[in-house]
Amino acid sequence: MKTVRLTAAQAATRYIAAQMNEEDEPFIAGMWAIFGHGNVAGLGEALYAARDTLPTWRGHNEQGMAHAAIAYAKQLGRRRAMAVTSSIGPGATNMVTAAALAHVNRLPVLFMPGDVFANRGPDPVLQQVEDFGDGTVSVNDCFRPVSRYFDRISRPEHLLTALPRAFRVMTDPAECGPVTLAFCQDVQAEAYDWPESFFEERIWRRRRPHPDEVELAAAVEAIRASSRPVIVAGGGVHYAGACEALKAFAEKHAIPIVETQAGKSALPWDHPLNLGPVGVTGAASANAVCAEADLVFGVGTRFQDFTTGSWALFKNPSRKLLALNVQPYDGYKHDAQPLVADARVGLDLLSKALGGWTAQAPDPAFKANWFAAADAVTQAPSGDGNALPSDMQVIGAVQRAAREDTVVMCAAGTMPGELHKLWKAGRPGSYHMEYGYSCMGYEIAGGMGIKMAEPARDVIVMVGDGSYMMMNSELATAVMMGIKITVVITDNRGYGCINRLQMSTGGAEFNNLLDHAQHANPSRIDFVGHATSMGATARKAGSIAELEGALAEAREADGPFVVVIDTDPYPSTEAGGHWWDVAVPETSNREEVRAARKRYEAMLKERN
Ligand SMILES: Cc1ncc(C[n+]2csc(CCOP(=O)(O)OP(=O)(O)O)c2C)c(N)n1
Ligand SMILES: [Mg+2]
Repeated sequence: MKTVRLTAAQAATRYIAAQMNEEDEPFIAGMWAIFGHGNVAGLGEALYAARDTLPTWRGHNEQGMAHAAIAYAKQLGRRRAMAVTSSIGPGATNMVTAAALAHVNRLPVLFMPGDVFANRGPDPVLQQVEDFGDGTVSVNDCFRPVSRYFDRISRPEHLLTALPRAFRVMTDPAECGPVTLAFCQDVQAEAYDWPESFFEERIWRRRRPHPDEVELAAAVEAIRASSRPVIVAGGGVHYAGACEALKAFAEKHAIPIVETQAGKSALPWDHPLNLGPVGVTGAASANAVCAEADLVFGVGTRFQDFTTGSWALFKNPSRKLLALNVQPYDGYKHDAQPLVADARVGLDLLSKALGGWTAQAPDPAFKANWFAAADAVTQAPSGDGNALPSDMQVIGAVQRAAREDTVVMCAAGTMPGELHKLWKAGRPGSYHMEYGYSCMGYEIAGGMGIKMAEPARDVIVMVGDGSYMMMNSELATAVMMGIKITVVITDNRGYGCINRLQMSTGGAEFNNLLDHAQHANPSRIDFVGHATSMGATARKAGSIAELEGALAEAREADGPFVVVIDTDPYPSTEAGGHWWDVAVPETSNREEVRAARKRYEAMLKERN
């Protein structure tokens, strides 16, 4: 056997660079790195040598770098991914939240945190957590529950099995998610005689599993037996590249479609069979169709509580649940009838078997009424110029500025719900919402990852003041790397959406808006000054008209462009939507809480 002598870190970078996707692109586009003693000498040396085949990028926060990596993979429909390396200790644990985000959203990312010395010579090394009763524990064990594959590389040759497993998991449609290879820092630097064949180029083909014949026949039967089916389109439709197949299926069989946060943009917003967003943040049109449906047909959805209205949305007492999913775990959720398969293959085969069968098409008035309601709240304000604009009016302005190739993105706060309801998404991929983990701080770093994935598209990041404050440092990375994104900060001076949730559950306004939090001095953050200090171009918009002007200016800018607008923290879109299960206290000395509890108990009875 021909061998080559390399350190474990050199071998890892060489192997990673040789792994290709079906489109013949490197599956891992590059590695984000913040170095420390746990990776600078080992992986750092290897990455420098490999810089022409595996680029290294430096961020400002390990979590932020990982958010960029995850957004990149999401935007490319999991066809490519990025790696992220950190030192041991704090750098590593900074990535744990991002790992959870990738895990919930089923997105591939390769984490390579440094780890303590495998030989234990210097124990405890700087930043080592000491477990008094277990010599095998390090902080990287925190990654176990948030990784789809976890391994600790405590001998060089572990890579021979760990790396292929890592790529298998990241490229497997059913198991896809984050992978953690905790890399002991002494091992990174250790040499080994590697078989040369280990570094041969390899193509990771995406499997498209066909359904089991019996399950397929049963699914056909269930659809034929229904008269008012509805399709719930989830993120899996995008990841399977099944948007066209879904459209063809819906058109041929006259079945309405509703979209989850991850599924949105599967069909263009104005397609007659796209009844709009579903669930808690859904449209009245979509939710009305779901309430009546006798068959709820989920395609590539996890049936998260926002989608199902905490399982109180599908009200027809005789309704059935059918779940087409590549992952059996999702296929069986809530007692669904499973159809385990790739979404595209599954839809094509179902369609063939259904022949000319069609459902009862929905009343077109549903959809027309919804968009009339949505347009009313997003139009530019007229008259009294003193009132603060609403977030919905901000959405209207951004929508008017958006083009065919614009991607609007967000993750947490008021905007995800409002965008789900109100944004008119065009082609697939024009709407990028991280609403699996809804992680504050995903936005700016994520926007950068989207732009790296699709440099030709305009990326508009919608971010609240709260999320901006939680994590904004990758704005400086975007400036440094010349990655042009537009960031719209809606400054309502606090956690507006949680304040409203607190009020709706009977609570006093407390600890959410800055003015309601413990303070000696009122907090007035200068976001324009802050963004400017990091090198971005920043503007304050005093009105919706000024926002439109700033967005036009943003288009001509060469680098990151930030627009700040003060908005009213109280309004949200009344139309549409559905109840969401947030437990209200059973006893309270607040009358408002006791009233909210009564409403809550009544709604619990709606669950089915
Ligand atoms: C990391 C993280 N911490 C806490 C939360 C809970 N949370 C969801 S939205 C929100 C407030 C968001 O405030 P802001 O970004 O200003 O948006 P707004 O609702 O005011 O528009 C909080 C605290 C979260 N989703 N993520
Ligand atoms: Mg806010």
